[in-house]
Amino acid sequence: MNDLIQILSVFALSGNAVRCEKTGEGHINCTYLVQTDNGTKYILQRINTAVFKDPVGLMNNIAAVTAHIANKVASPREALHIIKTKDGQLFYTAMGSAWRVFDYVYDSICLQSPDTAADFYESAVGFGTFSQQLLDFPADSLSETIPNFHNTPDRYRIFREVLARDPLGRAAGVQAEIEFMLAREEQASRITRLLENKQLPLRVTHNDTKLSNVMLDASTHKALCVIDLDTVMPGSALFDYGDAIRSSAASGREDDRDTSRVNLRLDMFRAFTEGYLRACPGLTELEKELMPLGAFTMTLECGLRFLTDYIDGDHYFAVHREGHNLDRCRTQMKLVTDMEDNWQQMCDIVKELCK
Ligand code: GN1
Ligand code: MG
Repeated sequence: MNDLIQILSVFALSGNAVRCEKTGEGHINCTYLVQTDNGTKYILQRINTAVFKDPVGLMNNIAAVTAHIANKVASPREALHIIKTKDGQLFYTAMGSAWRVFDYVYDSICLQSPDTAADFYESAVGFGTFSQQLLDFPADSLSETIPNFHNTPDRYRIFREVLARDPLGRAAGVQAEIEFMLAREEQASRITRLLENKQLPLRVTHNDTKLSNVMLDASTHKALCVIDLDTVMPGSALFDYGDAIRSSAASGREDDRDTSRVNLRLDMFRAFTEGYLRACPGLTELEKELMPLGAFTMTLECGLRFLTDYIDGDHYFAVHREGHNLDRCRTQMKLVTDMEDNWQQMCDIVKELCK
């Protein structure tokens, strides 16, 4: 606590920090809610520099993107705002980590799972608006904060590398999971190929579009802004759309041990698709047509990443119990299977909403 207060004293806050409490549920960074002696609130975050190896590039990305958005919105609550250090830096290095501060978005909430289709529709509006606001931002000027983040063929390359090393001898116990992933490699690599040959446009993408990364107004539940901009990079709109379906259109938890509880909710699929299409009318015909493939690809890729980390000895995702990454992998497999079983319905919903 005292160390954190010390770190906070470096930033240009209104008042002096007096309280700092852990908040949020991310697997990667640590987030704290800060209060100063005049009652102002802020968000302090420790950037995980093992994952984000270039905090300078990362913070420059966030500064450029949030400034671009701030120029387009009516209220400051609709754009995230970085609080610089007293000497004008975007972050501060201490205790072996990079630290940054954001304005707190007052009277806002973020949801962990969609209680209603209306809330999920609004979160789609949040992410769709983000894409739309950044259509005229030069995507290729951004740093790749995690190179090849949603390059699915490259995720397969890493998977094979880890499988060959099999440092803890875990591969033998997960043969069914390994086969599941390998059987779908070609289909899961299509979006990356289409980006590479420019059939899909390169856009500014958020790349981590879980529901809890959209701030909603606490009373109206209307979308305000999106947060967690560390993975903002050049990419495909299908990454953003697909990862939202993966993370929030499913029943059950991402780490549910009982995968019978994990199913694709077609009502939620419809709600998100509708909101995203409304808020981001600039999508191409091919992007719209491939929305179900976006959902499939992001889900399979995430499952592959969990399985890779499990076999590798759980170095990347924070784990809280034995086999945690394997449980997560299995929920993603169940969801992929469910998408395969409901493929025609997914395509029909997209077609209907595009009319
Ligand atoms: C990680 O830390 P968090 O929960 O925002 C991961 C995402 C995964 C997600 C799965 C930088 O996100 O890609 O989809 O876990 N973020 C990074 O829960 O790897
Ligand atoms: Mg994240």
